[in-house]
Amino acid sequence: MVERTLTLIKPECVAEKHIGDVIARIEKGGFTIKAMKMLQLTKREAEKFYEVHKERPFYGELTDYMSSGPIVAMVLEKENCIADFRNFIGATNPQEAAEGTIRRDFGKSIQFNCVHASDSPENAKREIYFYFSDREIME
Ligand code: FUP
Repeated sequence: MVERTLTLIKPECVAEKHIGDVIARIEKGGFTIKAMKMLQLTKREAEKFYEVHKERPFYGELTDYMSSGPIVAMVLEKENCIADFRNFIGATNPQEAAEGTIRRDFGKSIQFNCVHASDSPENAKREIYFYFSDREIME
């Protein structure tokens, strides 16, 4: 089934000028970019986006970090996109991510892991509409 997922290029990856590298990997990996924008989250917006992690000990740090600088948000499309993209970027901790994955090559630590990816169809939908309106997503 053709699916869509939401990905974010996180602040450290933008600051290190890896936007182009990450986008090239995504396109060469067979994912089609259907929407894209650069923005900076407020702390409140980051808290809302990550509210599923509200009770986790890293919630404060994570939302400080995600609102600390510009990010790039994208909607990607492909067959089985949600699971395939998570495999494609590698494990949450870049040190455990497989060779050749985006997180392995551009991530620095579990927090500075360079990209976000939706983890289920329900979350993909919620996350896509957190950043984009229908008008901003290509057919
Ligand atoms: P993932 O779905 O791979 O992004 O990973 P998780 O849902 O487990 O974690 C959500 C975000 O919290 C990740 F981007 C990394 C961050 N995180 C921390 O900052 N510290 C931790 O100990 C675990 C996760």
